[in-house]
Amino acid sequence: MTFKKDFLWGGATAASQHEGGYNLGGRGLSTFDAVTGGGYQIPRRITYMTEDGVCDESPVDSTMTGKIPLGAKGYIKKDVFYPSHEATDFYHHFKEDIALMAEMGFKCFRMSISWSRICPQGMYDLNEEGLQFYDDVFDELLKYGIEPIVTLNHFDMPLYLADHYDGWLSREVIDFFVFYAKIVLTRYKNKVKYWMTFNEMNVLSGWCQIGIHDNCPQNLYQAHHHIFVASAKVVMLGHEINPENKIGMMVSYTPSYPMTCLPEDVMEAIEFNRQKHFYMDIQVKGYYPEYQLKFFERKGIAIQMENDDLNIIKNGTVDYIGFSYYMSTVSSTDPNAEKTEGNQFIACKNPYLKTSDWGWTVDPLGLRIALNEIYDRYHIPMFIVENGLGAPDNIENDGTINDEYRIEYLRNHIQAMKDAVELDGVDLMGYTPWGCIDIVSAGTGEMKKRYGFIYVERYDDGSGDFSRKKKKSFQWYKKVIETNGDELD
Ligand code: P53
Repeated sequence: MTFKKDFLWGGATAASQHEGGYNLGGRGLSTFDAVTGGGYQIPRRITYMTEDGVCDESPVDSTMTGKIPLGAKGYIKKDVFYPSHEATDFYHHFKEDIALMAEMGFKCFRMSISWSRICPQGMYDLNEEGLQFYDDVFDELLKYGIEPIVTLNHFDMPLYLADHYDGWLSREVIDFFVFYAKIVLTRYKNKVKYWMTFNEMNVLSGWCQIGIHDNCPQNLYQAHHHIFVASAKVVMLGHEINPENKIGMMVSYTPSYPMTCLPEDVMEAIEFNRQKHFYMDIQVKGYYPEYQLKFFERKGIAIQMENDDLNIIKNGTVDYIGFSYYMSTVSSTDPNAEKTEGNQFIACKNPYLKTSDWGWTVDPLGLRIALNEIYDRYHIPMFIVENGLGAPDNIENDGTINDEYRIEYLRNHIQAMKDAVELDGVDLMGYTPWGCIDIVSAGTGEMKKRYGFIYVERYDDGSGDFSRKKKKSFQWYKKVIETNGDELD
């Protein structure tokens, strides 16, 4: 047997993409509630109100980098479709969803808590009904022996903090976040053991995710500094509240290969990869790496810190590395190299590999490479908390959904992860494929880009009754879990 007996097989979603119930049960608004739906290459928009009462819209690109003028506030327009409002309605369907997960044999379920459901304004305000909702969800999971894996913050920001504090640019937000984290870490102390602080810290980039209005590099890195400090404080707090807690970091891991053996290309790839390693070095090793300090120096970026910040970062290092893996990319110094459009960045096309319908390079071996790069560098347990293929699905006349393409993608990636464990000896805790049930895409705001083993009747025009259907991959994944990854066919 390749995987440990207690290997955490499961699936993953996030509140702003799955939960819905945006104005129910005392929940406060979050930034994503003012972000419209879209489609591939149809940009989503932030709807907002300026200080002089003018209602306007601002584009959000596929990296979720949206900006609105300083002083403007997120505003929800009538008759406009906002996909996060209902998402795929976990709020009303959680019992059904969890029963289906249990049927697949899930050992764990990764989800996030919506900060504004607990603290409607994101400050020291508390919503008991919101706390009770997650109690009910965790109880339902535990009833089936499914371990909750909880991300404290997955891309959403209480709207009030974006409107009144310029989001994470304000240092005060550290205290607000630590307050929220303390509440939930304490409340769910006997129900949740596995936590992650922030989702994909290395891609947090603008108003939608971190509430900042102007994301020039100075502001962005200052906001990230506040997030580092908040995260480290929460890691320490979580260990105090329950020494059994396992608290991880989470990074979007897209390895970049040099296009050629030209040393300049190799250096280019190293620099590209530092955009992830920086976030891991801080949270795992506990300090700002030298290359990043030099980068700040060259760019004239000056991070304002308080006396104790570096100590906090040093002491609040994580127990494991959670990461998402979807694709690899290529670095080149040749200005004429052919480009491909991934979600996160424009990178060079890899002539050896195919891409998904959304331009993401499919590279199963890249996952084994990622697991080795990360393990060699940090030598702590790893958890693949997202992986999967976003693709449109068709319901056949007989009602079946034959997502062979998804099975093939996942099979090849699980094989790569088996090789990394069996042949390379990396320490892997678990695997939670992304969007195990269909949810709204984070990058494009669409329903059409589906990842699930479970189909949800919900469409980009807002139609659909949210009914759930098993896809072909449902039975396949059930078998994978049953055999602890031995049987992939
Ligand atoms: P969607 C870019 C590159 C890699 C991972 O993305 C990324 C992104 C941002 O889209 O984000 C993670 O929905 C993220 C999830 C997201 C998932 O990838 O654009 O943690 O919230 O849904 C897939 O296809």
